[in-house]
Amino acid sequence: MSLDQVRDLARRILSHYGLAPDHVAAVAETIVASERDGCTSHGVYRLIVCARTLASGNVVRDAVPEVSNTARSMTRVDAKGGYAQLAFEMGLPTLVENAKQTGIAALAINNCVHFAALWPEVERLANLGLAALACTPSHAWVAPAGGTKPVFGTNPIAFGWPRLDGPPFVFDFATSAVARGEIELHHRVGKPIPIGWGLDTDGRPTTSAGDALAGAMLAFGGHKGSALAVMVELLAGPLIGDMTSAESLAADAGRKSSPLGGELIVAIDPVGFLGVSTNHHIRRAEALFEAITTQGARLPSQRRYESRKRSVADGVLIPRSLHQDLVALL
Ligand code: NDP
Ligand code: PYC
Repeated sequence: MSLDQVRDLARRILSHYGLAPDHVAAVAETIVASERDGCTSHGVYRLIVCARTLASGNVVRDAVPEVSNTARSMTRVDAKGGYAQLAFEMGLPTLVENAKQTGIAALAINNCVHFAALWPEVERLANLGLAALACTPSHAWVAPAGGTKPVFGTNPIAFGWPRLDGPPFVFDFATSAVARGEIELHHRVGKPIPIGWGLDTDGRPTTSAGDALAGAMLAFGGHKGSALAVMVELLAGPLIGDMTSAESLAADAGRKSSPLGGELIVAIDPVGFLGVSTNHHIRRAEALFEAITTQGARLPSQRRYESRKRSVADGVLIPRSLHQDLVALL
């Protein structure tokens, strides 16, 4: 499919489920961007999850997000029960202005429905010359290191850094061994998962995607990923007055909808942070990237940028069975 065809399909499905036009535009763009960049766990497959979530009544389809400045350099967007994407769009200008004025600023999105990859947000900020950090809890699907019962979400952390020439340095990953969406994609096609991604309901390591979805997912890097997942729970949960992943799952009440709650985004101006007006620091950062790439290692996002180029030129390949399931939503 061409990217225009993907966008058209996404918009038609979201509209069909009653989502208001401004939300349709914002949500469809992140889905198209993920499919375009080869991030298939958050590409068009997500339209199936959106349809289920919209049909469940868990999303306020015409929510009008409300932006307020809660303290110097601290902005809050109350998403009013709608998807996070439009709330981010509406909070972005104030976040950027605050970061450029004071060196560092934060944006808390509250009361939103969240299903998306976070890299589109930190990449936007890095393209505006800012370093950026974003994180959000999800549903309690992941067991703590040493345990077997789900406590925290897949809790992604994304980071962006502006480069002097070329696209920003960006990484974005779940603090679980892999995003839940990736296990769901394995489950769809009956493909086994590697040991280390999940436990079955008896707490035993499993290669069955279905058993891991029913049991518990595992954190990446043992106790390290587990601790980072707790950090995300705290920063994008209680700190901003919003839900933990356990609270989000309880609020979902078995509807299998996308997570509810908040997201924290921090933007830092690498030029203004120390009160000096020079991009000297950015220049020095380039040596770090060079030390990685000159030995043949790749930077996070390099694959994504290459996929983007290919998709813009040639379009994307969607598995036929997935395409059929998407068309059946209409
Ligand atoms: P991965 O484990 O695939 O990790 C992705 C990140 O690691 C990317 O930045 C990727 O860059 C980079 N990377 C992968 N391989 C390499 C390598 N060999 N060298 C250098 N960098 C590498 O992703 P996850 O499954 O953990 O997460 C996928 C998505 O799911 C994320 O976008 C995340 O935001 C989203 N998510 C959203 C949630 C939500 O609640 N909203 C919850 C959980 C996840 P590249 O892209 O270039 O390959
Ligand atoms: O893939 O883990 C995931 C996920 C959770 C919410 C959105 N994506």
